Amino acid sequence: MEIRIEELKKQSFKLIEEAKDLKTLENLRVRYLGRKGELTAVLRDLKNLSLEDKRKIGPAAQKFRQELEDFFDSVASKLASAASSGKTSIDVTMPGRKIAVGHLHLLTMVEKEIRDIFKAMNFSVVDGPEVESEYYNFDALNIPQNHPARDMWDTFWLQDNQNVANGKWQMANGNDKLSAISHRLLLRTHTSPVQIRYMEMHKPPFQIIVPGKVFRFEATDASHETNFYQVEGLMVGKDVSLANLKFVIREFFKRLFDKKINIRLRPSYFPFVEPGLEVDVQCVKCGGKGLISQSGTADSAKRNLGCNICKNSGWLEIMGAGMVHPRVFEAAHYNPEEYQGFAFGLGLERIAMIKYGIPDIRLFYSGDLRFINQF
Ligand code: FA5
Repeated sequence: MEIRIEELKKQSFKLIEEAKDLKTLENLRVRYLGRKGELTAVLRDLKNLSLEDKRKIGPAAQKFRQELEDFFDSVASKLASAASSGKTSIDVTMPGRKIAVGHLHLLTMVEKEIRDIFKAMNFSVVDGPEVESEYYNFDALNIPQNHPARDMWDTFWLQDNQNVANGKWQMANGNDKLSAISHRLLLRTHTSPVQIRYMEMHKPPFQIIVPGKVFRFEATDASHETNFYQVEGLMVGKDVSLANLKFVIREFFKRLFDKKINIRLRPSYFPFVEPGLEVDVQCVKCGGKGLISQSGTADSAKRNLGCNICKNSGWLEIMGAGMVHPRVFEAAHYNPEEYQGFAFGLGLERIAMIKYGIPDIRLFYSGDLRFINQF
């Protein structure tokens, strides 16, 4: 028995010393001190010894057990601190951990696609501020104060923003007409103010698009958000006509959907265009019927439900458009007798919903990876 203990001592201390990681150490602990461990077996066998041997070997065996436990603890703490300071050896042959790679948001991808289509049609891409002055968002677009058309755009106003005429958003050409007009600040309700900003700085002919964020103080539902994206279009020259507008819009949809998609133009009103048009696309969910068939009752009978995307109309409103109003040209110091042009403003989310069959606009901003990772 004494010899067995001596051998165990030599062997166990050597192996513990050589352990390179905590896992190996734990295996050794089980091997010697576990329920079926080698030292545990020796201690169990003590009861079979004579009283005299028990008195002699018993305390020595218990002492060894204590030393072994202490040694395990000290090596374990050394290995743990080495691991946390990165000193453990690395097994370079282990397969690497897969790094999750992100990707662009669907709206960013659709916006890029729209940019590319218009760039291929020789349009330039320009930018404008999201915090806008009342002048650019409304007045210069032929929407004077107290005009009922302002109700078309429920507005987020910024507080304490009177007298910013000399501020950051001063008219690009430094025009002193500013002091006479209102310069309260707001979050732009559409991308149309960039029409004026661009015309103040550039001479026709030109054609631009303006992708950007817009804000409206309105209730959200399956097709309305308070914070969404628009893409404005503006083409000005000496002989730009409504026929050009129709061509560009049809060509845009043809390229975007890569197939024929039913659209309709109907007369509408926007104070900054004359005539004004609304461009609608056939609803993707109900296919233009305004109703959705649903099976699922006990007898499998079908019942028709109203379509919540197009609100039963069969059409989705995605774009306002028209010929630039002469007053807008005047605000930009163009001669309306000399120039004419068309403008349009489309809703980016609505386009993405139609293209990818997305039933609810709120999904884009839900942050739900199950939705985002599908694209
Ligand atoms: C405008 O904002 C005009 N500035 C568009 C325009 C530009 C007309 C140039 C004429 C000339 P409207 O409010 O209809 O128009 O918005 C344009 C598009 O934005 C709509 O067709 C729709 O696709 C999208 N849109 C409007 N409100 C929301 C909303 N709350 N949530 C998501 N998309 C919206």
